[in-house]
Amino acid sequence: MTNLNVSLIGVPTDVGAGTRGASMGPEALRVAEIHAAIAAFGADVRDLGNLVGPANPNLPAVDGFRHLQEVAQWNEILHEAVYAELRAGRLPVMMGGDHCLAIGSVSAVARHCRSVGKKLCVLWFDAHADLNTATMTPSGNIHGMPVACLCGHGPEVLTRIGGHIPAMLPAEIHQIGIRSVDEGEKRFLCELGVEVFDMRYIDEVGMRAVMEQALAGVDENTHLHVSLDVDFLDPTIAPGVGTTVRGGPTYREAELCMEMIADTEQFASLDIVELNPALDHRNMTAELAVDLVESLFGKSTLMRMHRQTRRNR
Ligand code: 4U7
Ligand code: MN
Ligand code: MN
Ligand code: MN
Repeated sequence: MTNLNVSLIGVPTDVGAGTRGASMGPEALRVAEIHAAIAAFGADVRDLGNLVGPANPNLPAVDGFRHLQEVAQWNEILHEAVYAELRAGRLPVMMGGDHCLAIGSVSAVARHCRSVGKKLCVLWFDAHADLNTATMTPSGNIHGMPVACLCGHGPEVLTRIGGHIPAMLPAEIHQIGIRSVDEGEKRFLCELGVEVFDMRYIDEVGMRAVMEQALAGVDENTHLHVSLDVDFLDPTIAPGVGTTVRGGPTYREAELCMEMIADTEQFASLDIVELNPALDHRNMTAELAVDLVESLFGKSTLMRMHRQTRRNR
């Protein structure tokens, strides 16, 4: 990938999560050499450092939300930072941080798409649907609500970020790897018509078919945003997360997802979220995330070209 300009944005928040520690995620990704991994593909990579937002007051939920004002402030700050990078023609990589940060990042990506006339396609890799609302949430943790907020269902301080309600349409998101969905979320997913490739479906048809379906309709005019919640991965390979759920994709299944996204050449922004170094073993989850980032930026492309050349001989 030449002429590629990448901006690393540290988003050390854990105000949206139930377990503290995701605020250390950006540094763990730097230790795992995320900068060099991307620069190896010839990209101009800039690490913008960490954004500064409110500290975690560690308070109980109020009216169905924990830390609503803090989450809103983090996302206002992030939205502006992401939008500025996109306008400058750069590919933003959000180093999270808990998944509430997708409210700020995806709203900025959606705003950018509206302003340049691109189609938005969000690929949401997660064990969870993150579609809770204040009345449905079992925890009050806002990292379980970003998809609802982005689709216009949530408190105004979160839904209005970026100035367009809803920021995104349910048809613009595709969820992959889902295996822990709360009762209210199940009904809401159906009601909104969100495309969900859950683990059972992945088992039945295989990851290749799933990704072909998720990427259907992606063309040269599409902005592909990847929101990678590391709890998407099986906890045996990715223990460094607060909300592990057994039965996730293997290393190769996850790599294949990223490789197929790279093949579309439309990948244009990324969240890496929920990495919790306090729960990790020897930074293995951060290193795994960086392996996936390498595939997303096209690590397998040369070998794919080699295979095709041999086949056509
Ligand atoms: B993550 C949960 F109840 N659904 O709302 C909730 F199971 O960003 C978990 O996907 C949310 O990690 C997980 O608290 C949020 C729970
Ligand atoms: Mn799509
Ligand atoms: Mn999750
Ligand atoms: Mn999530």
